[in-house]
Amino acid sequence: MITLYGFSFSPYVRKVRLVLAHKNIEYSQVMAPPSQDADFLQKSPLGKIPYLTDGDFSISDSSVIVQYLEKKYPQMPVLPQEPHSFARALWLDEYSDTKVNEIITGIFFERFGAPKFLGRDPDEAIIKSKEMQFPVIFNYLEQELKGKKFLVNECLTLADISLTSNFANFFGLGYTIDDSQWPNLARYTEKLMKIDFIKKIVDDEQEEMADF
Ligand SMILES: N[C@@H](CCC(=O)N[C@@H](CS)C(=O)NCC(=O)O)C(=O)O
Repeated sequence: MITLYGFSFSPYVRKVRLVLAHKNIEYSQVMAPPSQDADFLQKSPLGKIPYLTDGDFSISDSSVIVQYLEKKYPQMPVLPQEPHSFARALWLDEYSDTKVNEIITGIFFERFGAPKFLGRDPDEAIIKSKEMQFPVIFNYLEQELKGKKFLVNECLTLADISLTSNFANFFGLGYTIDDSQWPNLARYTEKLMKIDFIKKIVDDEQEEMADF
């Protein structure tokens, strides 16, 4: 039986949940925060979420977990076989985990995490400086999406799932994408957020996290 550890608002945890849902894999979730406790570090040596257990086996890092799931549960693949497409899917996953995450989830953390975990008000200067970087990621993604339905090939891959996971926080914060400047990105993100299994995970989170 699979158990996923980590609270749902983390884009990395959400990424794994989206892949589990897409592949229709049963699992349970423990709403664990990151920790430096010895027990936690045994399963997740960097003290980060998510980590996942599958019977006696445990593994951390969202991208590594997804690749494990892809090997063990090959139905509904999220990584293409063809080498260039495979590499592109991994690259765009990396771009989401780093640049996109640093900007969008950085703001999300200031708004929600700082008051909850650090006991301080959001730092509006940090938020403003991150908002000013939206065009950097929007321009790149707009160009990557030119003439395409999804980021890699014509079907959903880890690239789209990782990006959606961050954009769920972007839309959750009340931001929108100006479709006169970034028409491809605006259309693409709107369509992704309406895909049934994605919408369900994002909607369910509100309830799951209500008492967190
Ligand atoms: N590369 C890791 C990043 C995971 C990560 O940074 N998780 C955050 C929560 S969103 C965390 O646990 N932060 C605690 C820390 O950095 O100590 C992954 O893809 O799983």
